[in-house]
Amino acid sequence: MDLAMMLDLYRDMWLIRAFELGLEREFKQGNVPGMLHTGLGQEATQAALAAHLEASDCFFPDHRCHGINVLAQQRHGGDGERIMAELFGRATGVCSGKGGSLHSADPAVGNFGCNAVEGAYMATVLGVALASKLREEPAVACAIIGDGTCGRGEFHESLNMAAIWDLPVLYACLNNGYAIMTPVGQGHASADIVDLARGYGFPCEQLDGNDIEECYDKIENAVAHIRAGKGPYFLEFKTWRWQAAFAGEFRPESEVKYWKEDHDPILMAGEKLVELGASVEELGVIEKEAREVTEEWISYAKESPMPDLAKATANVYVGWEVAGS
Ligand SMILES: Cc1ncc(C[n+]2csc(CCOP(=O)(O)OP(=O)(O)O)c2C)c(N)n1
Ligand SMILES: [Mg+2]
Repeated sequence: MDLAMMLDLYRDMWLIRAFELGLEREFKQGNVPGMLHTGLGQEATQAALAAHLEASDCFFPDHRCHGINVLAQQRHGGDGERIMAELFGRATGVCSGKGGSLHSADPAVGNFGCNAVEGAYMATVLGVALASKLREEPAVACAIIGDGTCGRGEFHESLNMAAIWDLPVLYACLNNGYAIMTPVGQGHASADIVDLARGYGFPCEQLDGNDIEECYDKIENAVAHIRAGKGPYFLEFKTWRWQAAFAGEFRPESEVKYWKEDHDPILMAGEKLVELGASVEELGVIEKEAREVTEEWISYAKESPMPDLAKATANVYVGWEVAGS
């Protein structure tokens, strides 16, 4: 990978990290309603996926995908700040503040929406993929799933149907080692999710989800396969989430240290960039700019109006009105 492309991906990863750090701070201060699942530590996978998905493709983000939602906006003519506003529940958000983190969508940029029911979109993605196939469009339908979600029935139904109908689906499994606090090897017959997928007969690969170059190259190859009409593809990204669980940090100190210090996707990319000829100062500017943009977006969100109560049920329930509005 050349220096310019690597720098672009580094910039994208920093935008995700700064966004999530800023959001986490605001959440702790009580400014962000609802639940918060951050994608901290998983930036490489999200940046690499965003780099290969067009607005005419579709993706179903998992619950840690604020980052890919922001990048999809930026790449396809939308506004990243509207993702922040959505998370703050403001009228200027991509779903007018009604979607928040777990229910927001923006099909105009390919974002077909997160779902609070883990894995529900493993079924929905088949419909979108079938539509593309019938229309003979070279579009990719991508489902982003956590390891825990792979224990759901829809996981197997989806892979089976995608296989027998040769559907253009990219399955992107972010195996971060745990579902809440359950280690992947305790919740599944194999700690390598790719083993569960292999029986369906289409290409399946496991990769280092924190190595941006590997993520970029493997996704490029998978997407080319799908666009060529060769059917589904499964990628398992081995990664790790910074966010612990409700009870706090439960993972061994050595494990936390390994993933945060020795195998952090941004630090790893930074080292490669220096080898390719980038300066440490240049990398510092990228981080600074990402943090500044994040603060601008947070201010925008905070200054945006709350949704109008009279419109509370518009686009939510057909034909319902708020009593007294
Ligand atoms: C069908 C369903 N069951 C349970 C939950 C509650 N829940 C939310 S996140 C989560 C763990 C998901 O684990 P994983 O897919 O590995 O994602 P991670 O949080 O590790 O990124 C669970 C069980 C849910 N949202 N939907
Ligand atoms: Mg997990």
